Amino acid sequence: MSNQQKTVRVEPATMPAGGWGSVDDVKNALTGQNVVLKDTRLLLKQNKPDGYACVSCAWAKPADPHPFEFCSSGAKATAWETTTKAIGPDFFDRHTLTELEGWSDHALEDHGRLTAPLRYDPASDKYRPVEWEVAFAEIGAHLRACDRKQVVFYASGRASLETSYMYQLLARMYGNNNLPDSSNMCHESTSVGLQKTIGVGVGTVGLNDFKHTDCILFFGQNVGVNSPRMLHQLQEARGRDVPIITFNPLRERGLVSFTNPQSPLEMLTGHETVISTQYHQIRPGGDTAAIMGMCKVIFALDDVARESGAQRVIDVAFIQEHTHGFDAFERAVRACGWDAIEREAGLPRAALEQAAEVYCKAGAAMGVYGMGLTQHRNGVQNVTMLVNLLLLRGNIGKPGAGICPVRGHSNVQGQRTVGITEKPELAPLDQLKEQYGFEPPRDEGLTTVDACEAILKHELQAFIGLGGNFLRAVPETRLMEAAWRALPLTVQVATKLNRNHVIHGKAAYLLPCLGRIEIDRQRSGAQAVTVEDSTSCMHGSRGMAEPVAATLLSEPAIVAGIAKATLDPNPRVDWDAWVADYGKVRDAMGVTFPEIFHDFNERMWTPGGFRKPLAAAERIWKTPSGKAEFTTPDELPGNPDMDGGAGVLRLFTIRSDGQFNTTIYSNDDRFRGVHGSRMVLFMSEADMARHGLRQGDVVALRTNSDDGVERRVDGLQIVPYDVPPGCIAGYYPECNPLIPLWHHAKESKVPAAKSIDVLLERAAAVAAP
Ligand SMILES: Nc1nc2c(c(=O)[nH]1)N[C@H]1C(S)=C(S)[C@@H](COP(=O)(O)OP(=O)(O)OC[C@H]3O[C@@H](n4cnc5c(=O)[nH]c(N)nc54)[C@H](O)[C@@H]3O)O[C@H]1N2
Ligand SMILES: Nc1nc2c(c(=O)[nH]1)N[C@H]1C(S)=C(S)[C@@H](COP(=O)(O)OP(=O)(O)OC[C@H]3O[C@@H](n4cnc5c(=O)[nH]c(N)nc54)[C@H](O)[C@@H]3O)O[C@H]1N2
Ligand SMILES: [Mo]
Repeated sequence: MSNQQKTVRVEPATMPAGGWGSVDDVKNALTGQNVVLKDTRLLLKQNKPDGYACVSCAWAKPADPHPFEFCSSGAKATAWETTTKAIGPDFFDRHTLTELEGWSDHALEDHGRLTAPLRYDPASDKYRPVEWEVAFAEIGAHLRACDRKQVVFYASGRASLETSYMYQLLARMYGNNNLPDSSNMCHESTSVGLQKTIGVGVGTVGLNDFKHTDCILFFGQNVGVNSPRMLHQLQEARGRDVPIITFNPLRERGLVSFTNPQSPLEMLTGHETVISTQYHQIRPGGDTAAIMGMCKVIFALDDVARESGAQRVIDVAFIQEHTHGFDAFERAVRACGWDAIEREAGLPRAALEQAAEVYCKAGAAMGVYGMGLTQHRNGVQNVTMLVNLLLLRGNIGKPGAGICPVRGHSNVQGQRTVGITEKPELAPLDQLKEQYGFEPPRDEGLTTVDACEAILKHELQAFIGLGGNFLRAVPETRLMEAAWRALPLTVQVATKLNRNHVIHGKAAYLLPCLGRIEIDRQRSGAQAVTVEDSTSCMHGSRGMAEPVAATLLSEPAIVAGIAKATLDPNPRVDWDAWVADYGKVRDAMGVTFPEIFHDFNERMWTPGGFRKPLAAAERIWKTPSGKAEFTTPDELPGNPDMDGGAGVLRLFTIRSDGQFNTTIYSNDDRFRGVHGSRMVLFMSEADMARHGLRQGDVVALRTNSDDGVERRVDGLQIVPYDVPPGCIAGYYPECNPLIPLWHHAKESKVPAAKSIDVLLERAAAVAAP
């Protein structure tokens, strides 16, 4: 049960993504969660126009779905949510919270779904059942007594558009814009970087673009695990011989090859599609430098073309008509030396020439990326550099081209669309004022990092969490856990028990909700909800499984319950009517955001979803200059606030296929061939030799900083892996205690979880198994 050390088994990771391994994996997930056969039929409705939107990733849901439009990750998420295992109040009779703190993340969630509303009882150190109405009344009374600027309304990216719209309204009517969400730890670098350069905070690529693209640049996203359904688009592109150029420090199986589990022929013949045609093992944080190098090559090729009178390599007409800031950018690229580029990127010039040459031959190219770009000190700059690279050849706003941030949580992008944001300028405050007759707060709200700082300074009076596992997902675990216990009030709306529930504030409530896959019955009948995918398409989603317990409330009902108990009555907001019929929430959204959500109740079932208007995809640039912006990078170094030094290793944190964020399905990582433990460190053979280490040796990591805070993680077993020397990888969230809170992206405040300078210590003795 505890986090103590287990022996790790390492096997050669030769299996392609997909393939028989993923079939076995689905079977194990279903049986492990006691999901009965009738429920496995549910999977046929996953991501279908008449079904439910998967609760795993946010990848696009096609209008013409595959018969099984789910992947092993999605099937696991479904099994994990529709499990028949449940935690009744009697569970807490048997366990104090102090005892539960010793349990592993896996053990906590593996006990199944929460079923009863609970209140912390300090006398017994246990959660005790409480009536829903009593819980709401007490939370409301507490919130009314707080300083309204010192309460945070956090959202993890899963809640529906309807719930999210109601939640942001609750926060603003309460009196603040303190609406940090998981995006603040994730694609906030995208939201900031793309808004600044192309005038929309989201990607421009749609599913159809994959059919027309001539080249895919793939930066720091682990498609085989984190968005496996996208492998279908990549496989189709590879079928047309489209090159895929990958930049990733670690050789990820899913980026190397893929066997389609939905093709009987491929399964029988074992046919594998090679996904990446070039694989560049970049140094973590080195993407700005690598793209700089590619831009240098492009200018050099363009010089040759211009001199010889051949067709230009850069898209001169596009640059003139559509962009701003080109001259300064060109000067910076030409002035940048190859030595610095090679050092920071950890790649030879020849590799970047090879990548740029292929890119320059492509008529239409797209840039796909994930956390490998965003979770760095220079996370925003990494994103804007990728935009520069695309703009040079006019690769935004034409078929087959564009920028494609791959979002994480299944509705994280949609939450922003309907107003969950701490940035007042991104919320339709004037419209909310007119629609609901109140004065919305205009001051900047707290981001996730700001909220953590406030908690550390004991300046926060209450934390409301709409899903998620905030305390486990944020950096600076040791200090944060200590400060968290001093919070006067914590309220968590959740499906499963996690660490952030067992570590709680002085007054604490745990409110169990329906999951999206469950049937949501309200006064007007069974309800549907909506979500927005990674390509800005909106989809309806109908719950189909019987709820795990009759005592659960839906998320809209819980938000409404807290709102009614906290806010003064407002005749223009009928929370009960909204809960009775979510169609009325969608009508209200249509009034607040008419361009996006007009006639939403009819349009929500459009096969493949309907797309929100995306100016940049039409080459309309909603930036101050009215053009797409070239941005000149401030600096090349990937980790400028940590300055390296002798013996320092650069750690990046990664996910396995046995997890969804802090939800740990199992201790196995099928793709990387690691079984039995997540307390491992992936290290190159060269570094192992240098440190005199063998596979299975146990080490500790200590963060290399001199700010007086001790940050360490013990008991990590060495696993040899194909990563560049000088770099090591470890799992998130196990390595989060090593990340200083101040180590975050400059403009977006996304914690820099992909480059942490650490020192390695050998363990004195091997811990007991
Ligand atoms: N099954 C499953 N699916 C998920 C999730 C999950 O945990 N499990 N999480 C969801 C969420 S919220 C999100 S945000 C997404 C996350 O999905 P991804 O964006 O894929 O995130 P990670 O797995 O953290 O890491 C991405 C990749 O970046 C590489 N990388 C690390 N540092 C660098 C760098 O400096 N440069 C480059 N170029 N690459 C680098 C890593 O080796 C890794 O392959 O997935 C979503 N989907
Ligand atoms: N070191 C490091 N840290 C990271 C990252 C990293 O790559 N490295 N990634 C970051 C990223 S990209 C993200 S998005 C964050 C994730 O941060 P969060 O979104 O806060 O965390 P999750 O692990 O997704 O939250 C899981 C919990 O959500 C609850 N839950 C699940 N489904 C539902 C539901 O339908 N409704 C409600 N109300 N609750 C539900 C369950 O109780 C479950 O325990 O972590 C960030 N932290
Ligand atoms: Mo994320």
